[in-house]
Amino acid sequence: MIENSMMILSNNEHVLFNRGRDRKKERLAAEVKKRQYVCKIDGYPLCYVEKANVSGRPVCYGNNCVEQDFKSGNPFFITNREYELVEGGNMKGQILKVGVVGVGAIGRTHIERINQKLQGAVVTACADVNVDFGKSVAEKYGCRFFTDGEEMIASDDVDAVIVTTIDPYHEQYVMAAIRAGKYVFCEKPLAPEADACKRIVEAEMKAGKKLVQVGFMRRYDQGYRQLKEAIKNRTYGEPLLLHCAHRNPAVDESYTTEMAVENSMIHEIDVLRWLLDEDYATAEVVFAKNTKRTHEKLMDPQIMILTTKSGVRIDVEAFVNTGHCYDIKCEVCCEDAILNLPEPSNIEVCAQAKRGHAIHSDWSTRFVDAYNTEVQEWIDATKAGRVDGPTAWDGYVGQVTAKAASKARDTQTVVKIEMEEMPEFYK
Ligand code: ISE
Repeated sequence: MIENSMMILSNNEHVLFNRGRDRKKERLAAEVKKRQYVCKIDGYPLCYVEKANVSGRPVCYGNNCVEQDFKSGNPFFITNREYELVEGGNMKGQILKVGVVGVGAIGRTHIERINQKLQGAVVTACADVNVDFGKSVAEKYGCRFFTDGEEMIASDDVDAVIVTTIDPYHEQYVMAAIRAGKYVFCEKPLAPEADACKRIVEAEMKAGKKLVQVGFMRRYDQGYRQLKEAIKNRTYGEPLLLHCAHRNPAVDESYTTEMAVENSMIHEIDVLRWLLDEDYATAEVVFAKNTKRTHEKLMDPQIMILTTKSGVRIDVEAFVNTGHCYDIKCEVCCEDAILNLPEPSNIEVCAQAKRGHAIHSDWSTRFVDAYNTEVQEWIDATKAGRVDGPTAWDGYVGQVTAKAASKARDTQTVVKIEMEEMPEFYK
């Protein structure tokens, strides 16, 4: 069946790349052991198949692999559409090979969205300090495991990098990606300290090319994008005042007072600056009466007050132990209208003498579409050789602002937000 390095199979044929009983399957397994293939449907590359680095087994990476059974040692894919397998291992420009450093919850979610939902990329490698766990993740998703994240970043197995380690290690791996000249997507925050963000900005400028994107996913939420459009066009006049809320159902005992700004409201710090397209001038944080659901190290709720350079006034309530919901609000008072962030919709249910609709109880589901759009746009921009999303500079500004707000909270004063002008490089 394999002729001139191309194989066409018809609809509904199942291909098993290993230990198949019938001859065709075995022949294909043997071929795959020697070569790499791109699997195309309608000429569009959807996944690729190659001999796995570690196990030596043929592995199918990528989208449209309806099933991948790595555990049993039988990697295969099933498609009910006509496809072709085109020989040729160099995926550059076709499918982006992504390496993920840090495979905790968000890291694994990104692996799944890239391999199962999005187009144009596959996760080919991962690294984690927890070796046993990291290996099990690599086995599950059929990618190569590295104990050393920097080695993974430098390796030919990856074209681009996602950093989802714990925050203090972001700088190390983002810097390694810059050294390797590879595009890197780093979950928020870029680094916990503003100085570390500044070092990243300087290294990127020295390297002479924008490579870094920060994972501020709210910029990809359809609701915020609609608000941005209305504000940018001044459809309803100048924005004057914003009332926002960031409510979580609960946090654990490791969540402390400063995290309300630096872990939660950091999202508002970024997205509102992007919405209004201007920097902040001052920050202040005041407390409300403490909830009974909090603990000794957390003052909850809190209100952060920001003013922008042109004088727009913003208040953001962070209430992270509401006990009942994940609720994100953003009301923009403009000269001619009041604009409100829409919620993702859910069916209205009328039952037991009540009418209503469910709301989200967790950020990962509330913003799932935003995450998918964010990572897809990162893949597309990376393949086109661009950074379209929040830059290292945005990451730096976010941390400078968060630190000013933290100082304002600790001193109970209004703190001026000071930083240098945005370098030409980022304009
Ligand atoms: C969490 O770390 C996030 O980033 C979520 O988006 C946010 O809503 C939550 O408050 C944070 O703890």
